Amino acid sequence: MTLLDDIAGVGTDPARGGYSRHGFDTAELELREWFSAEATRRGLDVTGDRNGNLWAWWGEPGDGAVVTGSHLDSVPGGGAFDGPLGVTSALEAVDLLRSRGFRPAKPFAVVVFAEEEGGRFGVPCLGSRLLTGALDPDRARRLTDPAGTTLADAARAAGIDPAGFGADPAALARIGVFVELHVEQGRGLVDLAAPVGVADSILAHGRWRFSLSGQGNHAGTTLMADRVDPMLPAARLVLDANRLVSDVEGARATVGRIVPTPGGTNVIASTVDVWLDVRADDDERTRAVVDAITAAAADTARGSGCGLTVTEESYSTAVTFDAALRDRLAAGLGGVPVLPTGAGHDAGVLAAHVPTAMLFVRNPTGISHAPAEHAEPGDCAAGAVALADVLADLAGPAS
Ligand code: HGY
Ligand code: MN
Ligand code: MN
Repeated sequence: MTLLDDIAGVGTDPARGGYSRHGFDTAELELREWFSAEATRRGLDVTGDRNGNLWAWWGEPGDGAVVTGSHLDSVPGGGAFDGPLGVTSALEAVDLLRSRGFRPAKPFAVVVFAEEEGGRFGVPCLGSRLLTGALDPDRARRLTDPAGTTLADAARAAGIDPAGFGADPAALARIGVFVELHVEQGRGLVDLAAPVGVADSILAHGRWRFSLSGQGNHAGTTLMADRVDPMLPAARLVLDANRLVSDVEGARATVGRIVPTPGGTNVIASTVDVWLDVRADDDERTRAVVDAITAAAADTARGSGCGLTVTEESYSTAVTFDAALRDRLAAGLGGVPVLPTGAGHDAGVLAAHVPTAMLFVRNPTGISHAPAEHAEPGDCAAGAVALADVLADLAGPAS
C-alpha cells in the first residue's frame, strides 16, 4: 500500500468525496510526474507516446513486449484504487521480480494509459483507443471538457502535440501481451473468498448524449401552460431508462449526469443534456435497450414540444479475453477464480489487437466509482505477488 499511500493526497475532492483526477488536469499531471519518478528510480526508461500514454521500459524497447499497467485518472469523486492499483502493483511487481534476481528475457514495459474514465473529455479509454485507431484523431482533438477546453489544448498544455494523435502501429507492435491488474468492481471475489481472480469477459457498453431543447424562460412570470420545459422530458427519460432496461436480461442503464442550460434556480432551462450509459451481454441486447429508450424519449419530447438530438459518444463491443492466456494465468496462480466484469478497461480495447488478460484484486465493499471502493493491504500484496508471478511466466526465458 506504500505506493498508493504516496499518492493518497493527490486529487482529493472535498465536495464529492474521493478523488477527481482527470485527463491532463493538475492532479493527473502530478500523478504522471510521480509515476515517471518512481519508474525512473527503478531504472526504467520512461517515454511518452504520441497519444499521451506513458511507457516505462525495463531494458530496451522492442516488439513482442510483456506489458502491464493501467490508468491514473478517475471518475469524478472516484475511489483510490480504480486505475492506480494497477499502476502501483506493476511497479511493485518489478520490485519483487528484481528481488528474485529476475531479468526479463523479452522487452518489458509498464504503461499508463491516458484518460481511461473519459471523466473530462467524455470518451473512455482515450489513450488506448487513439493508439489502436479506435478513435478518430480529429474528433479527439475537438473533444471539449465542461469548461470548453479542447483535448488538443489540454494535451498541448501538458507538452503533448495533438497533431501526433492517431493510430500508432509501431507502439501496438511492441505489445506482445498485455496484463492489467485492477481492483474488482463488484463482489465476485468476496463471495468466492478469494483475494485474486482472472477476468474472462467485459460487457458491451456505450454512452449516449440526449440533448433536449425547449424555451428558456422566467420561473415566476411564465404560466405553467405556456412552458416548453426540457427538464420534463429529461426527467421522464431517467425513469423510462430505468423501466425499459428490465426488458433485457442482465442489461444495465444508468443516467449519472444531467446538465441543464443555463442552470439557474429561477430559470426554466432552454436545453438539458442527459448522458445515458447502457451495458449488456452483447451488441444486440445493448442496442435494443438504447433503441427502446430513444423511442420513448422521442415520444416524450414530441409530446412536450421539445427538440431531441441523440449522439453516440462512445461504444465498446463485448470482450472475451484470450482464453489460452486466461487459463494460463488462472492455472499458474493455482486455480484462482475466473470472473466476468461489467466495467470497461484499456485491456478491453487492446484485447481486439493483442493477447490480453486482467487480474482482479478483491474489493470487500464491492463498490467502485465511489469513495467506498476498497482493497485490503493483504489483498493488494497478494495481487502484486500474483502479477509478479504472471509477468515472470510471460517474460521469463522460454521454458
Ligand atoms: O466505465 C467503466 O466501465 C470503466 O470504469 N471506465
Ligand atoms: Mn473506472
Ligand atoms: Mn479502471
